[in-house]
Amino acid sequence: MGCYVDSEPYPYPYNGDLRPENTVFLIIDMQTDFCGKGGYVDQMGYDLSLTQAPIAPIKKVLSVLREKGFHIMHTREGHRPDLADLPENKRWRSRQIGAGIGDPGPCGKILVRGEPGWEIIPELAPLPGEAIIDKPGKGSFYATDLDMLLRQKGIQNILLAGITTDVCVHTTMRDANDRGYECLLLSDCTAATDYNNHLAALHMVKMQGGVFGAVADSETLLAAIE
Ligand code: C5J
Repeated sequence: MGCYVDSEPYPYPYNGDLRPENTVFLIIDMQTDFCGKGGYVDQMGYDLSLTQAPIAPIKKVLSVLREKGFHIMHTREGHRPDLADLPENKRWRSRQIGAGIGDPGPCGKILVRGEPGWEIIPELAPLPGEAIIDKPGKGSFYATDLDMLLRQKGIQNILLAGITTDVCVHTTMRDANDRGYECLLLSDCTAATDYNNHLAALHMVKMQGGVFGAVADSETLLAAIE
């Protein structure tokens, strides 16, 4: 029989094996730098209401999944205080748009570990025991131990949330899919700095029978597991 989410373009997961023991809720980069006043995205001049929209739905899913005993993991994009892990071209490009990574801003040095802007927003603060993955890049697997943690815990399914849909969330989903994880992207628990890019990123997942996995909104997920 199994447990399936009424997702697109196929009922998730493909094999109906959706349990707290083999599933992680992975919340990507819900940091002040990406959705708070004075952070990186704000400094670039993008509309913060877009990247703030997923906060409430993520909070609701987080509370249910915590209660049901699902694995919970969080990521943070950021660089070492001495910027030794910041590629020169990444820094150069961010300066072109007036939000130089490593440069001082209203929330401290932009995207630097330990600075106020780099912290996960208080509404979605990790609880003790929930792994936090610090990553220097867009994907959550590159230069991190995420894959090792997932395999050690026997995780097969990844429920993806966070920001931004078209950058860190997509890069992570694509990489997870290549590694054999079964991925579900929660459409209202993610957002981009451009609404059309958000829609396009959701659409891309659904091509080719679910080329990177499946897409559902949070209410549809909760209906399936409750
Ligand atoms: C970006 C991210 N957009 N978390 N980072 O630079 O998606």
